[in-house]
Amino acid sequence: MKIAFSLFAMAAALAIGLASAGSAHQEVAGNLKIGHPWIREAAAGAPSTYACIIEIKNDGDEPETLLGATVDGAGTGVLYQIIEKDGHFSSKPFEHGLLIKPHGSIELSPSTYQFRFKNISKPLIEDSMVDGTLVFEKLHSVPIHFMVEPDDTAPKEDAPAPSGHPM
Ligand SMILES: [Cu+2]
Repeated sequence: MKIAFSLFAMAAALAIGLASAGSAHQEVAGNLKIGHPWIREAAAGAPSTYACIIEIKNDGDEPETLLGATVDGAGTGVLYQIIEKDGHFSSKPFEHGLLIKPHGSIELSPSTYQFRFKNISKPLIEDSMVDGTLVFEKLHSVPIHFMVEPDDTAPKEDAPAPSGHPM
């Protein structure tokens, strides 16, 4: 059993390796098609990084809600919404999750929604695949793979307003 399992794991790893060479991967969970989840490369101990997903498509007749994400070596990600107002960007936790309507889809791009990770204990190396999960309201925790990518498309946010001591 053990040997069979490792062979299967190896074949799966190979398939993922081939799929990730220059093309987006897709993962399927229930009625959801999850297109190219990725996470920004980061060194171990880096203060933060973020993960996004090109698209999640809901082929089912029931709504689903994306609530959270985890990445091996980066812990639990918190979903943030990026807000643009008069050309200035800020962000806030998006606690209720992202609704995916029946036969609808959502996109998480660095300028709209990000899963933010603050406990990076292992290096996230460009072009590698890391294990993780997406957490949904109905499907609960779904194992997926994130591709590690460089990215500099996240909007620069204004520094938080200083508290106290106006000068
Ligand atoms: Cu991919």
